[in-house]
Amino acid sequence: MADARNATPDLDAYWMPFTPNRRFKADPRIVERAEGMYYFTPDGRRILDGTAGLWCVNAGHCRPRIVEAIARQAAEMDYATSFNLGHPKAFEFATRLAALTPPGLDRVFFANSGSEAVDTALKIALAYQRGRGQGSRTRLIGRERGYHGVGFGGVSVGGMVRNRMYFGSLLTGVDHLPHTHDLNRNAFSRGLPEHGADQADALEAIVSLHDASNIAAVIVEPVAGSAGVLVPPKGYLQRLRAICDKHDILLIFDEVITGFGRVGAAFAAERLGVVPDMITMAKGLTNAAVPMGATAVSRKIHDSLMEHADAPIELFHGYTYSGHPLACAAGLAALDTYAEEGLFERAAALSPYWEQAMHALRDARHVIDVRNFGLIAGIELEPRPGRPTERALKALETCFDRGVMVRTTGDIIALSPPLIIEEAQIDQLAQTIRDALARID
Ligand code: PXG
Repeated sequence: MADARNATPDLDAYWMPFTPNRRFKADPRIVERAEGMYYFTPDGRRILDGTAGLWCVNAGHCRPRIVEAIARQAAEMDYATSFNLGHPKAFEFATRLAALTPPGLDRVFFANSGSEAVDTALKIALAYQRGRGQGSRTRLIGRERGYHGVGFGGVSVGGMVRNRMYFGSLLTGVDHLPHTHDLNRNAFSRGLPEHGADQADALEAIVSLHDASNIAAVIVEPVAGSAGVLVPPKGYLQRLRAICDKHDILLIFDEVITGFGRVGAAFAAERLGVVPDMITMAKGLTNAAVPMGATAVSRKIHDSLMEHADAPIELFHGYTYSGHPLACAAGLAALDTYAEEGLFERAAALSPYWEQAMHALRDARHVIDVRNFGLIAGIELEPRPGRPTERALKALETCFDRGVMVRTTGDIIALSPPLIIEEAQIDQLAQTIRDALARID
């Protein structure tokens, strides 16, 4: 059998994203095949995928229906522009998505990633406010520890320090709500934590400072993922919605990770009973088989822009690959797979078992918090003194060596398995993490 090192390609040219390149290239982890719940390394080792790729392969890897749909579409029509030209699958996919989103959010703009879906939503918010004669409403409000991708718009409203600090002044006119993470009061919460709904009131303070007439939109992740699984306190999102309504401010939910069954429903908006004015999505939108993002927009916003447009093109925005045929084919097949296998319902039904297994890690070494919602969990570790992130990274590497893929952010292990995971695989995931933590300093 080929030695894994021999099978490793030259690593120098590829500048890897969000990766400690020097550390990685000194000790690379390579996968070359995937199927269902597993990745396979070049030397044939099987790795259980505890992260659904990167929160995106919700139906598991290389699902035949999706693979076939992409192959068929590539042969039939590889590409057509969406600028002033249509192809059937883009319309069909938008219609299918509109049926999944909360009532009223039934107009869909296609992009190629979550970052682009976010920039699209922010731009639509600004264009909408201007179109309806509220052009002074330009301020955008995000949240500390928010992640909305890496475009300048998403980074500006995002609240992860390192994603912002190297990149200049970003967008101006942005404010941030406080994050809702509260280890003192909410550690080891199961599902929605009890404390912190009042953090939403910070929006009132921002309104008092700037006046509502200058504020366009608020954007938050219903469950913050990248910053380490921050589950919204009970009542928090309802309160945010109420304050936005009171001041006529748009509310955008970034559901790039919470969409498509991750929280046991099509969207967190549905699961949590709070309807925003726009939803951004990506990842599970195509089961990650072809890159795609989308922004679902309320009829109110859409129709207002149609009505008030001062040029034949109502929105001067779009991408070469908006509504790409391969992505639409993959997306339609992904929706079919989710529906046929009842995966959103499966995630809901599995989540009590998931919760139990994750919270059993409470007494594992180094663990200072466990939190969960749907098929998501965050396991927060005590950082090594003076060396943050190191312990979690070591845990990731140790788990990988023992056949399990986890993801880390800061000193938090973030888990989000494909929704097809079996109970025995949940047990394996938990046991491997427990063993890894026991072994590392
Ligand atoms: N919004 C949210 C809420 C996301 O989680 C994006 C936007 C951007 O999507 P694109 O497709 O542009 O990457 C994301 C992406 C992690 C991790 O480690 C998560 C993401 C990206 C990179 C790392 O949790 N989510």
